[in-house]
Amino acid sequence: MAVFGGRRREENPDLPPGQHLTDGFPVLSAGPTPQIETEDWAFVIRTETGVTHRWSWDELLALPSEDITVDIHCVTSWSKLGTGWRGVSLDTLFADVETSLEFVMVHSYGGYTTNLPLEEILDGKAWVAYEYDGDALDPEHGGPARLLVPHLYFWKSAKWVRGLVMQNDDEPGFWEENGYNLHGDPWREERYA
Ligand SMILES: Nc1nc2c(c(=O)[nH]1)N[C@H]1C(S)=C(S)[C@@H](COP(=O)(O)O)O[C@H]1N2
Ligand SMILES: [Mo]
Repeated sequence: MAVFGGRRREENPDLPPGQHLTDGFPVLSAGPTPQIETEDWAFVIRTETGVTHRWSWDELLALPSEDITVDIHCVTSWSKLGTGWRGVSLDTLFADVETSLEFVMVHSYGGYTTNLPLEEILDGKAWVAYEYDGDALDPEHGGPARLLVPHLYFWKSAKWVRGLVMQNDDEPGFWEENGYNLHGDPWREERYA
């Protein structure tokens, strides 16, 4: 029987335009996986006043954490629904940070960077995640800890995250300098510049 309207596309309403589902968990890294011992690990937020807020690994684990179940969307077109993470909300990390700047540059061990408006990582929209599916985050997926910003394309979720620097402007990070969109909303297909 002919099906009018052409091929049946995946009609899952949780799937942004141009995306398909994957059951696996692909690894996408622009370089080698850095090996970071947790005793050498730290996360910092630096503001325009020169103040640096710093958390050691033990200090991060001592903060209130959340279980997060979210869909993730890679710009190369795979999406994975219902992924489970544990981590610390950026709201918690920013609780004592005073800044009047509206942008952040995210920095990773290994040199990767990505830019974000501050409002895209506050109000329950982003985490520093250190567990995936109930286990310590695998190094190839960003362990010891990665940023998790699931409402934007997954390149914004910097693996091996080491800190955030407050910025005057929305300057491009690594992939943004190489043609990716500055913002990266999968529902608006903000893939490339
Ligand atoms: N530090 C770092 N973070 C990164 C990347 C990277 O190359 N280096 N790749 C990004 C891209 S393009 C994607 S799609 C996701 C992939 O995460 P995964 O390997 O856990 O699937 O990580 C993002 N974060
Ligand atoms: Mo990606």
